[in-house]
Amino acid sequence: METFLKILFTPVRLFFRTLVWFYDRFGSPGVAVTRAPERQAAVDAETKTWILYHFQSCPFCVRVRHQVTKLGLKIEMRDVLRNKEFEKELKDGTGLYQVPCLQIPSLDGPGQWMFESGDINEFLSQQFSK
Ligand SMILES: N[C@@H](CCC(=O)N[C@@H](CS)C(=O)NCC(=O)O)C(=O)O
Repeated sequence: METFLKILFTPVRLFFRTLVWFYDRFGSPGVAVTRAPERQAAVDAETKTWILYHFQSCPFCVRVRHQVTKLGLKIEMRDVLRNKEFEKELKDGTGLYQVPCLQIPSLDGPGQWMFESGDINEFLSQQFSK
C-alpha cells in the first residue's frame, strides 16, 4: 500500500517541484535595493552571522530567498534536505522542523529563531529596505 501511494504521488510531487523551480528561477524578487558602499558594509557586518534554514523546493523559502536577494543581503543559506547536520541544528535549536527559519545568533548563544515567511520578510524589509 505504501509503495502504491508513493508511485501515485510521485508525478504530483514532481509537478509541484517544477512549479516551485519556475517560481524560484523566474519569479521576480522585485526592484533590488541599492545602497552606498558604507551602508552596504554596515548591513553586511550586521547580517554576517545570520542563517536562513531552508530547502530548494519549499515555496515559502523561495519567498524569503527572493526577499534576501532583493534587499541585497548576504545571509548564509543552510539547506536542511541536503545536509542532515543543518536539519539537526534546526531541530535542536527550535524543537521544530519547519522552514524557512531565520536564525539571528547573539554574541553568546543561539539568539533568536524566526519562523513564518511573511514575518521574516516583514522583519527584513523593516530592517534593510534602505
Ligand atoms: N506558514 C509557513 C509555512 C511553512 C511551511 O509549511 N514549510 C514547510 C516546507 S514548504 C515545512 O517546513 N514543512 C515541514 C515538513 O516538511 O515536515 C510560512 O509561511 O513560512
